[in-house]
Amino acid sequence: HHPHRPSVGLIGAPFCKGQPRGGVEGGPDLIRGARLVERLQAGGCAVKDYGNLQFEEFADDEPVGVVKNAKAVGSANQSCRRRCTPKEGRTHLCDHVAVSVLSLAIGSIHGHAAAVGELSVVWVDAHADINTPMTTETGNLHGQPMSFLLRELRSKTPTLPNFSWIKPCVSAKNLVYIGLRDVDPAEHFILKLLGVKAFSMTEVDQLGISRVMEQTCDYLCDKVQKPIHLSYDVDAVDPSVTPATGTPVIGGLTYREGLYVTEYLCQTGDPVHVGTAVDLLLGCFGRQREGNHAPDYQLPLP
Ligand code: 5AB
Ligand code: MN
Ligand code: MN
Ligand code: MN
Repeated sequence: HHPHRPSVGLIGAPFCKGQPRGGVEGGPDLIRGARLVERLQAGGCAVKDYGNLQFEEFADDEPVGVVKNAKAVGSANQSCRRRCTPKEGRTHLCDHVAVSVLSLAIGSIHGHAAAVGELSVVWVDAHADINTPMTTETGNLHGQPMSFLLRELRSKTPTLPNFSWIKPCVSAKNLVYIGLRDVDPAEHFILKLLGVKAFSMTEVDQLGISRVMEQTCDYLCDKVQKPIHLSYDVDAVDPSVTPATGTPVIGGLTYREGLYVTEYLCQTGDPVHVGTAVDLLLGCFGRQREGNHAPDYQLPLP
C-alpha cells in the first residue's frame, strides 16, 4: 500500500513526429476521455492536470542523414523537460508525475533527473529504443531516445538541431529493460557493450514476471535507493491486448503481466514517473487488482 496519499500531475504531450504515423497525438485527450483524472481521484490520489504541451512547428525540418524531424522532436522534448523541471523558487510539480508521452522520453527523463538528481530507469518496451542517429535504419527518433540519455554513449551521438540542450543524465548500470523482443543488431551490440540489464521476453518466460520484478528492484537498489522513472511503451504488452500501437510485435506481456509491473513498482513506494495508458497508470498510482479502500473507510451500519 502507498505510504502516503500520492499526488499525480498530468502533462499531455500530443506529439507524433518521433515516428511516421499520425494518431498518436490524440493519445492524451483519449486518456483523459477514459476518465483517468476521476478514476485516480476515486483511488485516493490528489491529481493536478497541467493540460497539454504546445509545440512549435518547423517548416525547414530537413532530414539529418536519415534522421527525420530532428528540430521538431528536439524542441518538443525541450518543452517537455521544462514542464517536468521545478521552476525557480517552486517545489517540484508533485511527487509523482504522470506524463502521457509517446516519443518524449528524452524530455521527461531529463526533467525528472533535473528535479531529483540521480535516477533509475525501468524501460518496459518490445524495443530497446537505443539506436544512435548513426545506427538507426528507419531514421525515426522514437527508436533512439536512450542513446541521447546514457552517459556512456555521449561520444557516439552527434548533436542534432535542437538537441544541444540535452545532457546525458542516466548511467547504464541504472537502466533495466523488460519485455524486449525486437532489438536491432546495433542495439543488441550496445546493450552487450555497456552490460545493460535486460529481461527480454525469454527471461519473462523463464523466471515469471514476479521474479523479473524482484530482480529488477534488487539490481537497481543495490547500493543507494534512487527514484525510479518508469517508461512504459504500451507495445510491451501483447498486440492482442494493445492493438492500437504503431509498432506491434507479437509475443508480448499478457495484460496481467503488464499490470503486475506497475503494481509492483507502486509498492516499492518510490516516486515513479511514467508515460503510458490508463489501466497501467492506475496501477502505478495504487490501484490493486485485489481491491482498494480508503484508510478511514467504515462499514455502513444497518
Ligand atoms: B518504439 C526500430 N528499432 O529504430 C527503429 O515503438 C523500432 O517507440 C523502434 O519502441 C520502435 O526504428 C520505437 C526498428
Ligand atoms: Mn516499442
Ligand atoms: Mn514508439
Ligand atoms: Mn518505445
